[in-house]
Amino acid sequence: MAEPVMIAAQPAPLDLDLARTALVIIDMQRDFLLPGGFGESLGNDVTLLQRVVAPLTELLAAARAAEMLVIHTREGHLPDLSDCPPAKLNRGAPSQRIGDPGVYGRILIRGEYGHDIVDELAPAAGEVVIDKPGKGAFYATDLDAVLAEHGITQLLVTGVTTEVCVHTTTREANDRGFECIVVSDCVGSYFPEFQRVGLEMIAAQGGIFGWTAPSGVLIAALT
Ligand code: TIU
Repeated sequence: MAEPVMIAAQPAPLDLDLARTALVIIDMQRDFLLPGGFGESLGNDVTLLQRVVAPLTELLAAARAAEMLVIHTREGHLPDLSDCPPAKLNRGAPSQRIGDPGVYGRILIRGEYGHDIVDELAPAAGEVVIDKPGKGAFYATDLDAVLAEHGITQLLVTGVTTEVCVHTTTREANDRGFECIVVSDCVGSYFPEFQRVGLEMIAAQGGIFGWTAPSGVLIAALT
């Protein structure tokens, strides 16, 4: 078994046990990243998320080369919307809500083109894909069981958006006892201020939710 590698992270260095670490890629879906999807229907500038794709593609390649467990998540709902609470469904502009027709199919509905992951980060055969109805990746999914089955104790958390699904998932993971490194250039927000503060909130108070580190540090550790 390889020795843990020390990662230069905020708020402090962290020993990473690569054999017990998973790369978690949250909701890098067309509906959030491309014009015409759910993200834009909420009034957001989706181009702000696209800068995540290039560094995350490199980190994913390094994780695959290191044979690290890779987990992709997708936020979305069943075609009959039975798993979407009215409180979520009724949010946003009428005619641009979850389940309504969008440029890439019905917005945030499983099986639709827009619901799937962008081409650059498409899951490889054997990688885990978690479909989730909520913002957090643990709620109403088998993620906890998948991580336990693989003996995972540490997570590299990436994806979109920083203050919504990345934060919710990191907080849930932290409460479940996982050590999370949120990869600072591999998470993205529609709001530059939320990106900055969202990352600061992870590492504040001695790492109240986890650690942050840029992808370069992690890629170096993986290769
Ligand atoms: N709106 C927003 O910032 N995010 C979401 O609705 N979902 C995720 O973050 N994936």
